[in-house]
Amino acid sequence: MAMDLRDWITQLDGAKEVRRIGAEVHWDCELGAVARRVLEKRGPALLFESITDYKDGPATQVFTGSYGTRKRLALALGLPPDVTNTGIVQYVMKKNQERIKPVLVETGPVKENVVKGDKVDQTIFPVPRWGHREGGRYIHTFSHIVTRDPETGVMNVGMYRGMVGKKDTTPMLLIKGGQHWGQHFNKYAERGEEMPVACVIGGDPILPFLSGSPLPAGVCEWDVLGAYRGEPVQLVQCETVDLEVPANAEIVIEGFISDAPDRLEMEGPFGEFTGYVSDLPTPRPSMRITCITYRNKPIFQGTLEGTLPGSYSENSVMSSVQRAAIAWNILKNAGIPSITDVYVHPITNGTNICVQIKKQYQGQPKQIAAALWGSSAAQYRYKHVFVAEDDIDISSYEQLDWAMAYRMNALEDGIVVFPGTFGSPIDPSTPLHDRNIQQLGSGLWNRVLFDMTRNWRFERHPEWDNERFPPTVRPAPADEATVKARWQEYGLGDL
Ligand SMILES: Cc1cc2nc3c(=O)[nH]c(=O)nc-3n(C[C@H](O)[C@H](O)[C@H](O)COP(=O)(O)O)c2cc1C
Ligand SMILES: [Mn+2]
Repeated sequence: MAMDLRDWITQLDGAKEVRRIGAEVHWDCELGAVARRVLEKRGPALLFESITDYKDGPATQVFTGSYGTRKRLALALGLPPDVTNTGIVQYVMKKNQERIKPVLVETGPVKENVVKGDKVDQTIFPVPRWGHREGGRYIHTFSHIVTRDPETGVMNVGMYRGMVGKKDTTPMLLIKGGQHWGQHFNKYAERGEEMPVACVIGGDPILPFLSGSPLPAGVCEWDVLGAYRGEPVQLVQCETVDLEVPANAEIVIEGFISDAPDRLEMEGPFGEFTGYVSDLPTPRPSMRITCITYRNKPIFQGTLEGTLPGSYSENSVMSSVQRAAIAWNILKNAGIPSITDVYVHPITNGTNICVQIKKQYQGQPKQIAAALWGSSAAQYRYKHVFVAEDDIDISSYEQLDWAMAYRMNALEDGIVVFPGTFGSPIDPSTPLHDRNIQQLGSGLWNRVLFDMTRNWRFERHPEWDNERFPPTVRPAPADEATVKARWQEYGLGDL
């Protein structure tokens, strides 16, 4: 069933998962600080209804934080709130591979207001400056950026950041190598053309989950959103660019982006997903806005980026599921047997990943690491791969730590370092000279496998029940059964 942002807020209301804030809040840092504190408390989604300088005017509200917990992500996907990791990850693996094509409709609510030419002014929206160290007001933190491959005609929808420049310009972080709009950009550049862009703000609640994660190149995210919904997404034609956008979006900003020297504009710093503020102000390709369309009383949607211990960003909650699902599909397509779970803890955004296996052969953990590191989805993720056996709950740091303490031996296949592979240019643990993307094309990462499975080079011993590792201190099952049966008798029934 189709859903827009307003339906999602109604649904969250019903589940007591959204709070409306009527007190006046300033867009300059105060709103971001409120959002941070609510993330720290694992609190609800927030709808700010009274924002300084925006109490009247066409746009008065800011919505954020609806993916702050995995429970709300499950709600958005139509899954039970207590769905297991395997349950949600396998659902996403399946849906990511299905397609239903969108349909083009005549018009929709997003066309209620159409502003072109000199009248264009993106500061009519209450765009926050999310953090005090940020270089400006980030209008695109949770926006869906639509571009079209000029060769195949296929659209891509990705989440990429953009900062308010002038009233009609937006410098954006456009990474030309890995990101799909970057690949499109290179093709337009070869033709000497600027790239048409449409930035969609607010819409189907499942859309951020798809635009913010790497589906394979050439796959149109509209087709995948249709599959998640079980019906075609309704799109409308843009006014000034040859692109199509959801009819039920809150706001669409259309224009053209170029990296011609006279089009570069300063962008940054920005609070990155790593939890660090990175990037000095840098000249970036800028989008010139040709048209803005929006619903009556549009709700501006954005997100506070950056995960810290104790507060997980929306990005990291989404990534904890998508990056695990994408990894599991990679391992499956590589033909690796008996993977039983893949888990990403939100704190690492997928920089670390845990794979659970029923071990089939000694070299299997290395095969897993090699398959992940060889995939393009590893650009920003999978720096550290942990592999454990299926008696270890990989979502439990305690259990992983036990396996690491007593199953892993660094020089007996336990730790493998794969130095200097392609990787993230925004990881502050990488020296700056290894993050020079002008010179190197991407960041360089020293990737590490932690093999926490029991070593098959060890001999089996008859006195160890013919296993390679000694038995644990657990009582015999028969003794455990006796104790359970006599528990009350011991006077221990209250424990
Ligand atoms: C909240 C959020 C912000 C993001 N910001 C950026 C960004 O500024 N630049 C970027 O290249 N990727 C960013 N990403 C990651 C991309 O959205 C992700 O890599 C996605 O796969 C891009 O779509 P694509 O695979 O179609 O290129 C962000 C993701 C999220 C969830
Ligand atoms: Mn894509």
